[in-house]
Amino acid sequence: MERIVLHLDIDYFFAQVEENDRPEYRGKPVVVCVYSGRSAESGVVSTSNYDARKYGVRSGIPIKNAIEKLRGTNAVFLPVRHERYSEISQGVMEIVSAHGEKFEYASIDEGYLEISQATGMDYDAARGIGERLKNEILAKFHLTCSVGIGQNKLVAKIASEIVKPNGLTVVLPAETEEFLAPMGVGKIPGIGAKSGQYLEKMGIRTVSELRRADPGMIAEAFGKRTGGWLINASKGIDESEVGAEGEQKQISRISTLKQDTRDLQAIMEAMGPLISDIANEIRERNVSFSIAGVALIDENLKGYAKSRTIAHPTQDEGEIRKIAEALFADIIRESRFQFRRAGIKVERLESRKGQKTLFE
Ligand code: TTP
Ligand code: MG
Ligand code: MG
Repeated sequence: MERIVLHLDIDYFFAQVEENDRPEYRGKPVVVCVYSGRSAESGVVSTSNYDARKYGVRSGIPIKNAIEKLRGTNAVFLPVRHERYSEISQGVMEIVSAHGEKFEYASIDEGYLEISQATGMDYDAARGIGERLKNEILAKFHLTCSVGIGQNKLVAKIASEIVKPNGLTVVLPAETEEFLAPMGVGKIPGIGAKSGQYLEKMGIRTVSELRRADPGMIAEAFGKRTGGWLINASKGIDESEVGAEGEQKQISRISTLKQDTRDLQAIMEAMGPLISDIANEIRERNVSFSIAGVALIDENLKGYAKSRTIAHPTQDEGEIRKIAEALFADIIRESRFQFRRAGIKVERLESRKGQKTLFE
């Protein structure tokens, strides 16, 4: 089945938001930081604007190094403001999702949009949608972003990264193999540093080398499934559907308590293994969640449920525990009965394939 898929990624997202909210920062190196709190300068860089990137400041480096690199400049260092970025992310993704049939929220600043029907499979029409999206996002949120369009999610994502910032890249099906051939294998989303090194040891650096590699050898090194996926990716083949990763939209576990109780600690103790179990599944499926919730059933079999949305999607088991404890406490306070069953769930799952953030 032929498809057209668009991928959009906002340029230097957190830093661009900061520039918009404080125009006096524009033209200066802007460094958005996750301060660990241990000392005034400890922590890592979340992202930086392009003025700062010229000095080698990028996501993931220690704040101390960034200060060093930017010494003598008029750089600004700011703490992350997740709620603000989340709010803007939602607004942007609403615009994106309105332009196609299927939408997948892939990370705080990225989304996939299937536009096969919206374009009638015409790539000029697809380019038009890309331009309209960019214009609308610029007009409404003063943000530039980079858009890639191709025959599937894989090609669209790579295309959106190739011209940044403010890019729009359309890769026609007939050009796909040629487009990918010279790239380093690391450009394929999902091939991390480790697999990259592994491939390099096998003498495979570029996508075209991967394409020509012996499939049996790749399968031996990576397993049949991953190996097959790798070889397909090198040919620009990717069957994954837009939105499909989130198909199972929640992970939940519930169990009967040893005895009816209103004791928060007893309930939390019983939830320990369930929370670990959920966290394992989260890691296995490589998804993050942005809603965590609890359910209680009382001695009269009446059910209670509460959930909370968090600003930034996470995989953090501690976050589930913290939210669960607060929500159980709320429900206990609001009811006068003993509880018989208790459960935990996480929702709004999103794929983390090829995504690495500091918030893991
Ligand atoms: P990215 O889209 O990877 O980066 P970016 O938007 O800052 O820059 P680019 O122009 O290259 O797209 O990530 C989106 C946001 O996620 C980013 O603004 C900050 C956050 N982030 C981290 O906090 N840590 C990280 O290591 C990365 C990569 C991103
Ligand atoms: Mg981005
Ligand atoms: Mg991104």
